[in-house]
Amino acid sequence: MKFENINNEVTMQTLKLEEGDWASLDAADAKRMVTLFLSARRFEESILQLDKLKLVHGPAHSSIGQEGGAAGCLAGLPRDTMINGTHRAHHQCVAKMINALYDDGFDPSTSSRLPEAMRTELGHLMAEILGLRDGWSGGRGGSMHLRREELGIMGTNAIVAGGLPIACGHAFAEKAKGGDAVMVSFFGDGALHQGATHEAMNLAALYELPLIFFLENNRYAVSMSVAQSTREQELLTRPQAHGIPSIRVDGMNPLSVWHAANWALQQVREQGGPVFIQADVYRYYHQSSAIPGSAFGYRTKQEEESWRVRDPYDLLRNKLNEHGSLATEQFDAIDNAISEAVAAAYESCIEGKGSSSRIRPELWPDPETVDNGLTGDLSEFEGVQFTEVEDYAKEDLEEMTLIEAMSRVMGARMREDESIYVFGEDVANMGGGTVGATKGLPAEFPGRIVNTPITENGFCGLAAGAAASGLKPIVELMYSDFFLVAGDQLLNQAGKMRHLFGGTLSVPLVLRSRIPGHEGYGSQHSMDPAGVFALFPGWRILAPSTAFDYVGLMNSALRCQDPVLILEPQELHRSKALVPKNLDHFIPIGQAHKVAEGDRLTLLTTLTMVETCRQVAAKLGGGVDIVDLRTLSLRDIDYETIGESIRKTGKVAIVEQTTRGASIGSHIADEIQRRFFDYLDQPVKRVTGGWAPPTVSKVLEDAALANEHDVEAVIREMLADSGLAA
Ligand SMILES: Cc1ncc(C[n+]2csc(CCOP(=O)(O)OP(=O)(O)O)c2C)c(N)n1
Repeated sequence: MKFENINNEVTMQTLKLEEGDWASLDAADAKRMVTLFLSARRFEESILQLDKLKLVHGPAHSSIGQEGGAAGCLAGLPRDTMINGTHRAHHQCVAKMINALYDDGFDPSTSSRLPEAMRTELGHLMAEILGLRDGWSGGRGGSMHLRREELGIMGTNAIVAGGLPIACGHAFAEKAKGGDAVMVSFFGDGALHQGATHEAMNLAALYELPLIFFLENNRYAVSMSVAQSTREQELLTRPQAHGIPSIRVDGMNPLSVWHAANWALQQVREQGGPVFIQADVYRYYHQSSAIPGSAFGYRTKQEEESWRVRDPYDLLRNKLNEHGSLATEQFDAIDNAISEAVAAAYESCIEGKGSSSRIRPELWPDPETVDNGLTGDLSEFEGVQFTEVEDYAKEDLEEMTLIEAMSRVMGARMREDESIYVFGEDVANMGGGTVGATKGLPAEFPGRIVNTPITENGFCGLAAGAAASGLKPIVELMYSDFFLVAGDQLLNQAGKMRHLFGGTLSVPLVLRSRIPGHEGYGSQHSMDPAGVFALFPGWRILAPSTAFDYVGLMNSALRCQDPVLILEPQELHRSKALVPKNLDHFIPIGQAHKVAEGDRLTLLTTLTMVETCRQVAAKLGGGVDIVDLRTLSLRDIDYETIGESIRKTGKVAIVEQTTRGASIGSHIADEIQRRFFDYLDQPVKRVTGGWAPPTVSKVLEDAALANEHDVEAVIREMLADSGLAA
């Protein structure tokens, strides 16, 4: 026996600048780089000043000390480059903004005033960080959530590593649309250990995305050093493990990073696929304060000093002068123009001086707007005709199963709309995924039915980013409970992005989620996710109970500009219904459907329980008003139809198959008693499963989910409570 080493051939390199490289930088590039760096530095100093005056509400993570990395990188990349980042992103956003607005002929060393567009954007960025009306997102995002798509700033993220899967989505969309812009995702050394980072690296490499992973290694995550966070301190082993070539560079030297960015761009363009840059930098202050980290004891003053002497300011000022690309007077002239613009931005937000400084009161957003833009206004449905099965002639209908309806409606829409992509585990294999929901689609739409590795958080984030960048992704979650693995990307990101970024984007993502029901998949596969998604008002939740409903609701989901969860009960896969042959009909979001008329009592129900209610009611002599809710997002529940029924019957039960904890019935009951109290003869009743998740054992699974006996019992109880016989 012998052991042989396994070598990984993926390159990991260090970029070492040589003295001659300074001379090869031309004056125009030098001015651009200096302008980006100084803008970031002066802007950050101004924010620090505001922070000291306690005028920044919440944290402002200072980047002072580490601006050279982002400035060097972005100065070396095309103006249409897209970026995102994390909580510490002011410097990246300023550098990106200045680069995007920096015309080729612009000479900052001879103009004492920065161009108006730069001045305006600096003011609006400052306003955003202060939470003000004129900010990029109307003050909704603040320091950690910065977005200005027009400048290539796609949205920074307060969840450490949360932006990396989303960056994959922006890059995926760019590639899908045939564009040649690259995406840069900035993150810190702490983020390197997150699963989302690894999922994103794997996805970017697998799909060969035009994405630069840019690690700003400032050596600390709050107070945790790299050594305290990982045994393998060669950080470039991470991209190497995912097949991504990487380079380490001195981030205190913007010219080194400029060269690294040139290398990265060339790699992305010529080799295809992502690259990774590690820039070694240092933040001079603690996490989000104006106090040095040494004051908290996790590093020494000597260490801080050893980095401060390498500050990019002196380095650039001296070296560029020495090598003749930018005289110190020119450097200082640029600095003056930038300082004046930053001071003007400051003045535009603040009145008073010193300790009496305050935010100009007229700049605060109107508190009345707090709930605006949680979702879109559904204006995309203007002119759309909504139909029910009764509206069709018999010859225009055909019978199909729900599972057949799924692949057929997706196929019909994909034929018309090239921006629709389907993502999910196994979706492009076996002719149509694990249950046949994508049957026939992989062959017809090669490249648009995209197999994903088992990285729910990663591919849901990718889909969210792709949706924000103009694609219409449909994500298949193999089993409903897997949404919990993707909780951050679905609930914290996709569901909040529109509101958080002040309505500057839509996330038209469709999430298909299979609920296994009585299939023996047990506690960790079987939850109905509606109850959790309902807590996040950015999501629309659609609940089809027939193949007709599925097609109509899927068509609406694909037209809708909001993220939509569409529930797919596996028990209904084989159920048949009449569906229009052209598969073109729409069902309105926010409208319930009366499936049986009666005046004895009202059942509000959904999914598999619609048919159960119908059968039980018929068995007990009918007279039951049965309402299929169809839309379950709490702000969309159709209280008009519900109220109409309650006014007639005076008795209502909400019937769901799911477990007690996952039920949305309590929310609906609460709303009913406040809206229709005077019309109720008795308390609102609820049918749900038990508290336990459905366990694998068949009898325990049956006991965990509500069934026809529960429906019968509640009907009898309601009638008895009102002194009526069943
Ligand atoms: C998922 C998540 N966990 C924890 C935090 C709290 N937090 C904010 S910044 C930070 C440190 C991040 O370190 P690093 O990624 O190295 O970036 P740096 O702050 O150094 O720029 C932590 C723990 C968070 N925002 N998100």
